[in-house]
Amino acid sequence: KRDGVEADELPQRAEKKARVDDENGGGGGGGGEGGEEAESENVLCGFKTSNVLNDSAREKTMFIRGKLADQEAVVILEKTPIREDTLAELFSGSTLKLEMKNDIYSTYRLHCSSSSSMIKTTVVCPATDKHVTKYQRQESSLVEETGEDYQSITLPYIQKQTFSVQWVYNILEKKAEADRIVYEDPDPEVGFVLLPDFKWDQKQVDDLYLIAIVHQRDIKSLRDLTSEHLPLLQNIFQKGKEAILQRYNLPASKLRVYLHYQPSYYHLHVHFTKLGYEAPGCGVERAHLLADVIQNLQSDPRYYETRTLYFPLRANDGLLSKFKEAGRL
Ligand code: GTA
Repeated sequence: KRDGVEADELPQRAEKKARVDDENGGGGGGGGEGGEEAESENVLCGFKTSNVLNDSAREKTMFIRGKLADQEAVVILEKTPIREDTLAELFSGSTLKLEMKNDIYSTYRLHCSSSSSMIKTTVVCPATDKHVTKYQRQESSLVEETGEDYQSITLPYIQKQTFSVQWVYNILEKKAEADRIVYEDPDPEVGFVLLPDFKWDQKQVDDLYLIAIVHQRDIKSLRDLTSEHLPLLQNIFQKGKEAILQRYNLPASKLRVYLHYQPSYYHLHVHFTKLGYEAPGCGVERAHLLADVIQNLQSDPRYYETRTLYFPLRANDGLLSKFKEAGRL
């Protein structure tokens, strides 16, 4: 039991042991519309590795570029946390190999059964050059973007260069992930869909990660928000927190609720992660707490239209080149 939630109470859990999360059309609009999850077929048996884009021993992740049936693909492997409800199986159903023993201290290699050593696997196929760039290890630089910079540099760039949001429309239209929806407010103005982020395997609440995707389709990011959007933002904040309390027994005081600037996908969405879990992108240089966003808009209706915003860009990001060309870096 963790944070008051029985592991057994978590939805759609352990039975899908080797699940592959498919990005469904995230590939620059080239992918299909539907969202079938591959459940048992090993779609990766023919995967040919080209190179490792990034890896982290601490986070136990590896981002690999390769070919899947002659199509460019990115595969993300991530070792999953050890779950309390697997401990009995772990201790009784494993083999132990002694590595060293010294007084009261000893270390072993524990070879466990497949269900305990699951690797969460994400496949992006067909992957665009932009996906490869996104997942490649790169130095970042902090960019200072005024309201005018947004209009003259960022907006023209994102109008041409962003990732497809087909996967978002699939969710809103129930063509994909419909069975994963935790809560929906169908109102076209203030409504949204709340569902698990595909980075969360939903096996434990320690790394809880959900996203709220708004039904309105013309709000690209934080920059587009004005006081007109306050009812929408307040609705997401309130109902999102209530739905998470009801489903996962996690109170609002244990949540980090924020927006990314810049996001990868320019359709407004809000991240709900568990406080204490260092989700990728939750640092101060990228995450804007929804509570702050609401207050800022209450005190200045045009806050996000006019303020200078700061964010990191990777060395190989085309937007960084645009800022350099404009002499803004
Ligand atoms: N439910 O199809 C989807 C889907 N897609 C395509 C993206 N998301 C999806 N969720 C569902 N179904 O949190 C999620 C993303 C992200 C959010 C978009 O939507 O997981 P954003 O627009 O602000 O984009 O949010 P962001 O944060 O840059 O995207 P992302 O992918 O999270 O990348 C941030 C960093 O996280 C990456 O640079 C990488 O270092 C790391 N990362 C990405 N994916 C994984 C992964 N699968 N495992 C581990 N680390 C990862």
